[in-house]
Amino acid sequence: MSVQAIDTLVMAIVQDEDADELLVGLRGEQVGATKIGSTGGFLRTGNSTIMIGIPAVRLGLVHGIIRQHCRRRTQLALPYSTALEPGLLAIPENFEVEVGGAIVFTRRIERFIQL
Ligand code: 2BA
Repeated sequence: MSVQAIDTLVMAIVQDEDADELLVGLRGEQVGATKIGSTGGFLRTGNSTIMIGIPAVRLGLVHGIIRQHCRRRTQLALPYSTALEPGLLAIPENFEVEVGGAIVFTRRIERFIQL
């Protein structure tokens, strides 16, 4: 782990297929990360949220690693079930959407401590 203070949190929402390779890539550069299982609000399918704490100077490196490991893919969107979600309009046909490479949120953090 870097000796510089961790002052930045990157949260990257990635496809499950890319998550493990991304973790390997981050570990290869001694970047600490945590994978959290998540669900997309639109497709309602599983994706992975990777939490990454870094010193701000490593932001460019982390973006590069994310770019390297996260691909854009076409995914089939299934119509919502009105039985499961009363009040929602059903979408009559399956249709395709492009997903990824990654949705990345970055914010400064006040404090990082390990107790
Ligand atoms: P989902 O919400 O399941 O969205 C999957 C893909 O569906 C999106 O890919 C986008 O291409 C498409 N999509 C989303 N909302 C749409 C809409 N209203 N109409 C038409 N197509 C729509 P990405 O943009 O690559 O997003 C991948 C995942 O990242 C999302 O999965 C969601 O979990 C997360 N995400 C995207 N934008 C976000 C945001 N502003 N805040 C929080 N999470 C976000």
